[in-house]
Amino acid sequence: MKTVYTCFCTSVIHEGHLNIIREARKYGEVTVGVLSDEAMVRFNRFPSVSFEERLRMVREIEGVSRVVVQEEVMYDKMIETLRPDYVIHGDNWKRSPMKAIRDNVEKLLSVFGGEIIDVPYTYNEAVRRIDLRNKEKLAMPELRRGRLKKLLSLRPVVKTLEVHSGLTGLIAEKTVVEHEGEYDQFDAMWISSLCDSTAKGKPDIELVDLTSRLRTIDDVMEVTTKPIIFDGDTGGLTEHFVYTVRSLERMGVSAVIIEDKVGLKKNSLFGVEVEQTQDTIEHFCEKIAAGKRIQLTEDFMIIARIESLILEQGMEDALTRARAYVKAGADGIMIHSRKKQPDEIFAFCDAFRREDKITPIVVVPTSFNSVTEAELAAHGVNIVIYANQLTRSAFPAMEETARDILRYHRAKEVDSRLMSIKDIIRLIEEL
Ligand code: SPV
Ligand code: MG
Repeated sequence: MKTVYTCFCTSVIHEGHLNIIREARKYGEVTVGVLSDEAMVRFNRFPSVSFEERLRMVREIEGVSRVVVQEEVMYDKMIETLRPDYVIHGDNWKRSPMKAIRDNVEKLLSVFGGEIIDVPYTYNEAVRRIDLRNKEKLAMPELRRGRLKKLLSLRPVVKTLEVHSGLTGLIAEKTVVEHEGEYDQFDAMWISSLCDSTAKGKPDIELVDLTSRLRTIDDVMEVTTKPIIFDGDTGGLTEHFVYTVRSLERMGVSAVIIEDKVGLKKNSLFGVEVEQTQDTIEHFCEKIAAGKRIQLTEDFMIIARIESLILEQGMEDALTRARAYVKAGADGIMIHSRKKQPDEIFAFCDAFRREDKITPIVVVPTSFNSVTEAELAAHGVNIVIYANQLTRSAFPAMEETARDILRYHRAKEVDSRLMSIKDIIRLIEEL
């Protein structure tokens, strides 16, 4: 009997999946691969049910002879091991970015004469509703909040993109690329004080009040499912910070990062060009501990941001603070630098990791932007935040468009570089 292989990367089984199995049965004995959690995340499909549950669901489908685990998005290992006569899939994989998977499968099968079967993709109102419902579940505060901690165990580096609106949130949510046979997407979102303030035309000096910052989070949350890391600036007064922690936790935010500065906070990238005062270790530790005491779930993280390198206080000061902040209860350390090269970040991470193998390290490679995620991970970094690139790319594009409309007294000249209205509409799904 001939053999047929298909891979399921889903948290719900619907008509479309059953149709694939029915079709597959016509060709031979059916083996289904269930994509591992790690690969699901990489493929931008964070599972809404456990891996065991996903295995069980597939085992129960009539007509499935065997269920195996597929550890990677690409089928190489599965096809080399199983050597199926056929690989069957919905024909939606003929389009980018999934086309790369299909091309790869085609190449792998050609080695021994296997064939691809493309089944017309089932897309009807019922299937759309099931997919949407499943996605919406991921957005619920209880499910979203704990996802950052889960990602820290599933991903070598949690890639985080700055967002400050529903639209930028959608970009972080939906952008998936295939590059050199690997899939990639962003894991989490950063609500930057700099970009949230900039979007409102205000300076980054803790001027935009908490109500407004929470409103930004809500806009993002309404249309996304990925976990959120909030830039809490200095956290303000300890007596106020505890309320911030409560609000963020209740909303389903996964982490707040607070920096060890007091007084009029200025953006760190100014460094010592402006007057900025670092908090005392004792006082900042009290703030961290107060936040930890008030939080209600195990999921929420308070990450302490060390400004010693920014304020040129030296590596020893940074490390002393890191030790103290972890002891006070910090769930992670963010170390910041405005040097062009990553050397001082590497030095900090190496020294910190010699003493502490567990506490997550967060970095924001804005100035030292030549460093790769893999290099940072090799020095023990767990979360990389791209803190302002979306804002900085949008602003010049908008300014150029405004200039050209003024220059030509019409919009024709700018049109070719604009996203089509159709694409904008497609980006935004209706319930
Ligand atoms: C932000 O994005 O607001 C930050 C990171 O705090 S930085 O601008 O690099 O200080
Ligand atoms: Mg900030």
